[in-house]
Amino acid sequence: MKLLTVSVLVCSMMALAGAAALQEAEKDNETEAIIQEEEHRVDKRSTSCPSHWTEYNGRCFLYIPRTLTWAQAEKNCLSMGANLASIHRTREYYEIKRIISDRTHSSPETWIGGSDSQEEGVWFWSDGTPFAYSYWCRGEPNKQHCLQMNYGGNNCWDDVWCDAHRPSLCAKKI
Ligand SMILES: [Ca+2]
Repeated sequence: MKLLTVSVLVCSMMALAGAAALQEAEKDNETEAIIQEEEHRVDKRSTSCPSHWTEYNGRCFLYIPRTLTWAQAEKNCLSMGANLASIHRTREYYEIKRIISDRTHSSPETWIGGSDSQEEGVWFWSDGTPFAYSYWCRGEPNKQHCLQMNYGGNNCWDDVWCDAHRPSLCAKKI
């Protein structure tokens, strides 16, 4: 009788241990699946732009051919979670010019995100990044308030009245 009790006890303990181990294994599998899903999501976020956008150096760019005022162009970018593009170095400017010429097979004057409409001569990028680099054409800026690129023979920067209508370039972080 004693022996029977002991073996029943041992058996139930083994069964319990088995169930616990199974539960642990299932939990591990679930955790693994969640981790893989997270990694997949991170990968996706860090490597791709929406379709029709061009990736360069951690940002996605989209050329908008429809001509708009500077404010309408910024608003249009905002509606897609972007701003008019800011530019921070010469290499980046050349890449951005290439993105536009790939799309248009030309170098149209195009809005980017610089303006000094709050105070003459104090330039800001609409995405809040520091306005530390510029590529002004000779004689520019000359007291107008919104920044167009691809101006003149050198495809440099010019300030122009903000209610002019231009194509535009939106940018957003990946
Ligand atoms: Ca000007």
